Amino acid sequence: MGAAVDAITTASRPLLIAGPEVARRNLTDLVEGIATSSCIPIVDPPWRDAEWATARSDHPHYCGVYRRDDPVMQSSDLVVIVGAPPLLESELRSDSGLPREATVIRIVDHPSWLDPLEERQIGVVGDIRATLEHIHRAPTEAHRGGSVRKSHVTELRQRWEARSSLVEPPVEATTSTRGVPIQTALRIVAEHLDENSTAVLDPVTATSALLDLLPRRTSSLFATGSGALGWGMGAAVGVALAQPDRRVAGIVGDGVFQFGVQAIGTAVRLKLPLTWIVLNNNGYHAVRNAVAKGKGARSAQPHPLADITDVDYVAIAQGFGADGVVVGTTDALRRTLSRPTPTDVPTVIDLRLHGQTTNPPGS
Ligand SMILES: Cc1ncc(C[n+]2csc(CCOP(=O)(O)OP(=O)(O)O)c2C)c(N)n1
Ligand SMILES: [Mg+2]
Repeated sequence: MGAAVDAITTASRPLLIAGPEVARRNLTDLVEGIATSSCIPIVDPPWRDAEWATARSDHPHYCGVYRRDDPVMQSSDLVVIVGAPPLLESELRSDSGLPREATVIRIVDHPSWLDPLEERQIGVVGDIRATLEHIHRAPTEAHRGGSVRKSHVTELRQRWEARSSLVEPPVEATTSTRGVPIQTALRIVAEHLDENSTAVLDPVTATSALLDLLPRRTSSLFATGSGALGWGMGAAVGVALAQPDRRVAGIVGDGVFQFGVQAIGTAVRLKLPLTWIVLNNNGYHAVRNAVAKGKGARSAQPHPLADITDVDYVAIAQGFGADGVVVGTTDALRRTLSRPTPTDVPTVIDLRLHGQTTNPPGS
């Protein structure tokens, strides 16, 4: 604990990654308090690990999702990871993806959440709340007002604001055969998720783009923290049961939809008025990407097993007793999302897209 407090006091450009336990244990106020008094930026775990809304995006120190490809994040000299298991990144590759020069502090409840591959970590194992309260009480004189810290927060905040800006994007004219340009579609979806909405994210290759766009409020966002295809369909049912007074939107890939379709039947039987927005990009785009990487120069060849096209999602929804609608233009998307949701029946929106998004390189 002493080494951790020293490191937090002396660092010039610290960064705090708030893991899922911060939200689960209602520690958001405490984390935000430390961020304010010690002038530390707060980020969510990397896109693959994001599970809950952990800090509020209207807190001035909130700076989006941790990205290993962001040079300013990489310039951090201390990373404090609170309430998160070892990042999936470290299982997928030989390094953890954390800044190379940084000291790493892990504040966790249980030793199994220390990262066995991480040699430079200071582990503080014990009740997370008690640890955070101790850090919050520690004298902050040494770093209070440090101009390097202030500019680190400002720079990271501005970078996230630029990525997440909900300024109206240039909207291409779209026809129903071509579909809605994916970035435009994601922005419109993000704009329509208001303070009474909860998003359940399982949009695979659109995950990072959506995590940048969606505001964070208490219990407003849930994501897989993993990659078991189909999760978002059933998870949206669970969230709708847990949050009966909120508008729940499951934002899922077309592949995810096909892997978890039986959730619609459950939602119909339970009369849950949730909406699944199916990001219909005509296939398993992540699989095509992976095959293209592996095949290198031969990647122009088609990948037939990644094509899941020409499926009538509306008919599937109706077959279960749910509502279904196809949306292929920006106007139709705005209109559909602005309509009051039914009170006792789920809806499937088959959102026809054109173009693709990818998650950050190196992921
Ligand atoms: C249970 C399971 N089976 C297979 C996979 C492998 N897999 C990862 S992404 C993916 C395709 C996802 O397709 P979609 O939901 O349409 O999202 P997109 O890649 O098009 O963004 C597959 C099959 C997995 N993650 N989980
Ligand atoms: Mg897809």
